[in-house]
Amino acid sequence: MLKTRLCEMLGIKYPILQGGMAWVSTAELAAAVSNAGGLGIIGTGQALPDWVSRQVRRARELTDKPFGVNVMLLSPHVEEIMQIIIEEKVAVVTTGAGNPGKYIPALHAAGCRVFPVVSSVALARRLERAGVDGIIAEGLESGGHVGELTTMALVPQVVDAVRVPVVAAGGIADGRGLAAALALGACGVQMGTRFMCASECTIHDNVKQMLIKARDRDTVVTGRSTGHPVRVLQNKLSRLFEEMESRCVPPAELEKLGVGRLRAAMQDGDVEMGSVMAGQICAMVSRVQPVAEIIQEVVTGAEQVLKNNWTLVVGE
Ligand code: TUI
Repeated sequence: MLKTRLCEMLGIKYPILQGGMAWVSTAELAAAVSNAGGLGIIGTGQALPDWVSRQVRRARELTDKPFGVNVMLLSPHVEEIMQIIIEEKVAVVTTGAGNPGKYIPALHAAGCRVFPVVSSVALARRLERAGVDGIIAEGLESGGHVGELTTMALVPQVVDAVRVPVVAAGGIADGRGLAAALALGACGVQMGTRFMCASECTIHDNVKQMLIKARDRDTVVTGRSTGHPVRVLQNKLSRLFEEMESRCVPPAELEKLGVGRLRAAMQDGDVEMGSVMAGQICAMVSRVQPVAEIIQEVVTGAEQVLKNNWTLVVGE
């Protein structure tokens, strides 16, 4: 049975976190992942504080297991959302797109574990000094906001730089990915894209079908010129973005074009002019299946790889 120090720290059965994806990981998906032995995480993105409160309460109704909330630090509602997390004593807080340092003391006082997502060694070091409980090291294979390093290059460097548990993210969708992450020194993984096609995931079916059809080179990174590079599945919107960026359209205008696009894709199913954020492993997602089945496949797959690899070590 696969167990790491992450499982003990977070009170979970398997070292698998579900990425906190805005407009994608609602209380339904998060609770299903926690019920299946992983750590489900509600994605809050730019959502209103009231919505976050209701989601946390809904997740509590759906599971008695620990779950987390992801805070996107560029949201205008960060302060109020942190307050809700503290009042509700949410077990785990993950953060994205920024430095959560100033919120750590208050989160710890409420008993929350803090696991920021980072894309560099420097930020991992700084956050360890600020007292975080663990680090999620996310490579550029992931969907959404991305950094500059691959998971393969980033994870071992972060592992060497900090003592707290490191979770690998970006480009992981099956047991081989989990086994590889453990080989790099991580003590768990975070998966996002694979869970988008979970039966319990409430996104529009158009997005699930687009993911199922996607091939290896179907994602692109747009928005580098705005300072917020984002990996998405290629569509009419991403091509328009690329065309505008090639004309050096001012970042403010590009940002304006992006407003409301994630919701349009995930909720309304606009897969042409919506922002279909997804990772490079999209082609490995081939069907809609229940969360419990996804987690069992990943865990047994990793166990098999780890057991078989012993046989590669021969002689002295
Ligand atoms: O946050 C994510 N993925 C996201 S956030 C998002 S919503 C969004 N919408 C428009 C523009 C930007 C974001 C969609 N997907 N992943 C975690 C992540 N965080 N990856 C990289 C980072 C990161 C990047 C820079 C964390 C910290 C950082 O620097 C902060 C600092 O102050 O040094």
